[in-house]
Amino acid sequence: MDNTPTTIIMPTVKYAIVLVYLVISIISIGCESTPEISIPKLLDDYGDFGGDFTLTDHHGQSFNLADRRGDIFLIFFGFTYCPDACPTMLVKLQDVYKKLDIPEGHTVRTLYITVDPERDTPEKLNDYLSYFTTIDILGLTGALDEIDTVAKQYSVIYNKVPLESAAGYLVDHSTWLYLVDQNGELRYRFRHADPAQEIMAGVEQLFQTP
Ligand SMILES: [Cu+2]
Repeated sequence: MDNTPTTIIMPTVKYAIVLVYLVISIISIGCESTPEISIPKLLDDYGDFGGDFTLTDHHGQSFNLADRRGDIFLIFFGFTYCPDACPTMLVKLQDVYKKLDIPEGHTVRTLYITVDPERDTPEKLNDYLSYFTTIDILGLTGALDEIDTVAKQYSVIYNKVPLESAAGYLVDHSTWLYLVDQNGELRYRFRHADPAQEIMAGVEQLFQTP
């Protein structure tokens, strides 16, 4: 096999990649010094969206949102086999928790609700979330109809997509990040692409509430 063309092309490609990285790094350094963050305008009334629910957490304990008044919640729906949307959101949330200065007396907890309860048992969620220990996070699972009900409350859509591989299937899912206040009220929906600073700016507004 003659792989001469590859060896000739490769260094050029490598340089091109390095150059692209350098340009991106310079641009992002520039962005960091002058962040353009739009402060999220929290809504007082989301109508019928949101609300309380009871599911099972990744320790196998029952979790009831109504019992947690006083805590602030970030809620994300996903599944542990997710190749993209979930890991990127969780990495972003690591950044949020790293930078967020939570005043004493406040709790900001992330809820990661599986849309794949058949595979995401409490044990599986526990394993998966052990990679994200810097986030104050609870993985939640339940029976399929329980998950369906919560997903409907938050207008989350999800859909099984069969795969040819051993994984069997993926689950397409909505990627909103929900902000729920100390009274259990849904106050904002972040888009998946919203930067960590914007999520922080949303959460910080709720620190004004005693
Ligand atoms: Cu996902």
